[in-house]
This record gives sequence, C-alpha cells and structure tokens, in this order.
Amino acid sequence: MNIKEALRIYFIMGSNNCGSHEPLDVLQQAIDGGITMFQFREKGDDALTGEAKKQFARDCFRLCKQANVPFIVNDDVDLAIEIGADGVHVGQDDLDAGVVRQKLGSDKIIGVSSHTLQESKAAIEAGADYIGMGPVYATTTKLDTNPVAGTKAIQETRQHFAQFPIVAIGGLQADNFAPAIEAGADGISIISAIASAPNPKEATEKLASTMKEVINDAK
Ligand code: TZP
Ligand code: MG
Repeated sequence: MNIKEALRIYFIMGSNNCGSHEPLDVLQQAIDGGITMFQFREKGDDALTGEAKKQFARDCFRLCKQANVPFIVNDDVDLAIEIGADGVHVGQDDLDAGVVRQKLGSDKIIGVSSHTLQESKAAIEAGADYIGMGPVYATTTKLDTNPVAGTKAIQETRQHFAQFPIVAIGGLQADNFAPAIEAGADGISIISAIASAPNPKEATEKLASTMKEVINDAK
C-alpha cells in the first residue's frame, strides 16, 4: 500500500458524527464516493462502548475490506489487534507510537497526531508511518483540540521531511483545503464535511475531484 495515496481522502467517523443518518450507510456512501482510508473513531458523547462498539467496528471493517479501503482504529490498540485492523492512530495523550509498534508488529500502519515540528520529529523517530497535523481551521467536531494552527507547522515539517506522509485535519472542506496541500500535506482527514453532509457520497466525490485538481496544480 502506498501510504501517501491512502491519505488523500481519509474519512474519520464514529456513530455520534452522523446526525440522523445511519452510520454504516454514511460509511458505505463515503466508500462509494471515493475515500482512500478510514479511521474508526468511536469516542465522545453517546459513543458506543463494550460489545456494541466492537460489533460496530467489525461492521465498518467489513465494508472497508470489501472495497480495499485501509481500516485504522483510533487509540484502541486492543480492539485493533482483536479484529485484525490495518493500523492504529494515536494522539499525543495516547500510547507512545513506539509502544504501539511493539504491540502491533511491523506490518501495521501507525498514525500519530502532531501539532509542531518537534512532535513530528518525535513521532517519526518512534516509528510512525504517517502524521496527522492540525487543526488547520476551527472545528466543532472535537472539543478538546489544540488551538487552530493554520498550515505553518505542516510547512515546517514538510521542509524537514521531504517525503514523510502527512495528512491535514480540522475544519477541512472542498472549498478550503487547498492551502494544506500547497503547504505539503499529502491528503486531508475529514469528519463533518462527509459525515454531516446531506449526501455523503456526493460530498466525498466533490472532495475527491477537487483533490485531483489541487494536486495537479501543486505539481
Ligand atoms: N483532531 C483535530 S481536529 C479533529 C480531530 C479529530 C476533528 C476534525 O473534524 P472536522 O469535522 O473534519 O473538522
Ligand atoms: Mg486520542
């Protein structure tokens, strides 16, 4: 798998991000619309726990597998191992990437959230496969985010690590994500612009077609 390509349209979702829509239907629409990777992020208010969370994860994984979309679990390493997920994403307050690597082995994907060049360096040294950087813009989806960062830290990380896979996050939509790619991100991670869209498939198609244009322009 080419990680940089998998990061292009990286959809992140939990059951509480989908409003009145059925979460598995949202995911299937996102897959049909062209997402390139998926992160299962079941946390926050009203999140599923225990067996219900596990069953929902298995259902999401099944849809992703059918479409060859890599399936990453946010934070919950034990769940990722139990269901055989393709990887894990950890934040700065979660398990260290080096510990996650020991638990998962070398053939799984590990993503780490980073807000600064320093955090990027530490994540890369600890064995991350990609870093997620942001929030580029304000977001109401995650309440405990770091301050809005714009694209400066992405640009600094890209200057130091010419080839390392970077995905941008936070408030990204089809009409505002171009600066993140121009700053050096390989792709965008998205919650609400897909999960809260009236038509998630069309929203994903728009993101994917805009991404093609932006990447061509950035070359
Ligand atoms: N981490 C930083 S911002 C964010 C996360 C999980 C939320 C992104 O959601 P949205 O709806 O795409 O702004
Ligand atoms: Mg976390």
